Amino acid sequence: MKNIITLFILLISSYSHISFANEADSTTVRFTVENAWIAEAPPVSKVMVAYLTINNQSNQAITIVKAESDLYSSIEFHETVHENGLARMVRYSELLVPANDNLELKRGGKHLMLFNPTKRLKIGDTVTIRLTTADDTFKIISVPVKKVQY
Ligand SMILES: [Cu+2]
Repeated sequence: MKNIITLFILLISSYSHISFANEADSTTVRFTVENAWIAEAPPVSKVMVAYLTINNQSNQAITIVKAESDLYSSIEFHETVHENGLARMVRYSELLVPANDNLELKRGGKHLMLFNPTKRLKIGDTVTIRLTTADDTFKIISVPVKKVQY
């Protein structure tokens, strides 16, 4: 009986929160990520922004359909567009990375919009983000918080 209770507690604790830290990328993942960083934001900020370059090393386009982190309530795919001298953000449901090509998320363009940080994130902190593709592979990346260089 004692063993059963212990097992039960172990099961509960392993499902009680999402944590990607000990998870490995799925083996069939067809892309790599470089130059990933999160722009430091003021402590009161409810949103932060991440930039990265996704390299598709395969002969087929890759669609990123989801980005998640246990340090944010949600992550959206955005692009800053300029129209009539005004900047606004467009939201996408997915990101397309062409075959044998890169998708660059960079300042003034496409980015990950990170909502409601669950703790104060300072320069040097690292955020784990999980990217999931339409064919259900995923990659887990470590993204450092950095100071914005103007
Ligand atoms: Cu945005």
